[in-house]
Amino acid sequence: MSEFRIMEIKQSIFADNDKDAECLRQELKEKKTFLLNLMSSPGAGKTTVLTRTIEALKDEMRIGVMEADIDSDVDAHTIAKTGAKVIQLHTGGMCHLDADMTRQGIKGLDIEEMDLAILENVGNLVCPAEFDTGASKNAMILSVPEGDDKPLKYPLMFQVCDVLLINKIDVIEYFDFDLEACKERAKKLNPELKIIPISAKTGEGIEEWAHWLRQEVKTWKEEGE
Ligand SMILES: Nc1nc2c(ncn2[C@@H]2O[C@H](COP(=O)(O)OP(=O)(O)O)[C@@H](O)[C@H]2O)c(=O)[nH]1
Ligand SMILES: [Mg+2]
Repeated sequence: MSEFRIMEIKQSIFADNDKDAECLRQELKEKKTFLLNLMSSPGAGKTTVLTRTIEALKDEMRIGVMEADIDSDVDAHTIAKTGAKVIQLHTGGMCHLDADMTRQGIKGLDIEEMDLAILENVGNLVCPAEFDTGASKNAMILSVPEGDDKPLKYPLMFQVCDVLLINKIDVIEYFDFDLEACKERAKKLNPELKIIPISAKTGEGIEEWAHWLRQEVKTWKEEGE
């Protein structure tokens, strides 16, 4: 028997996505499950950061992961090794998840048993930003090799996120990446944005990130009382 389920999910073209997302968010609050939507371009480090995040928090909360991908199950295998419950969602070619697709995933994950559910969205800086998944909070990863100009090129992604993780900070000396300029560009788009430089490779910044997430999960549960 396989170590995780694979579900084929279809986009619901008729649903009013924003309304559906708001309903899902409310349901999750009542169930006291925090849903994090994690977005980035392919290769920025979502799966590696998730592995680190699970290591940091698994002794204090029950964590489930939904790995969304067009067709593969590579990332679900990686996450399954951490011991966290994981399901693989296949979007059948779609470059993002909407609220109805997320709801289908949540049903497969047995959300009642989770304090923290994490959705690794499809790798893309454009489409996922346009669809509210119903998540409690949105996080994005920008990695150093992608360049400090990405807030200028993909503003919506930076606007819809609550937290920006600037990953692969361990290799910054090899790239012309101006950390301060990047932060300034992101803050101009979204003054509330929390920005944490991290390295999923060395562990730098992971405790600050885990602390942010821990506080958000706690607040979410209190609001659901
Ligand atoms: N140097 C360095 N490499 C990293 C870091 N985080 C991830 N990687 C590497 O970047 C590649 C893509 O990472 P992955 O987590 O699969 O990215 P995803 O496609 O966004 O899920 C892998 O080879 C990782 O080992 C980091 O902080 N520093
Ligand atoms: Mg991945």
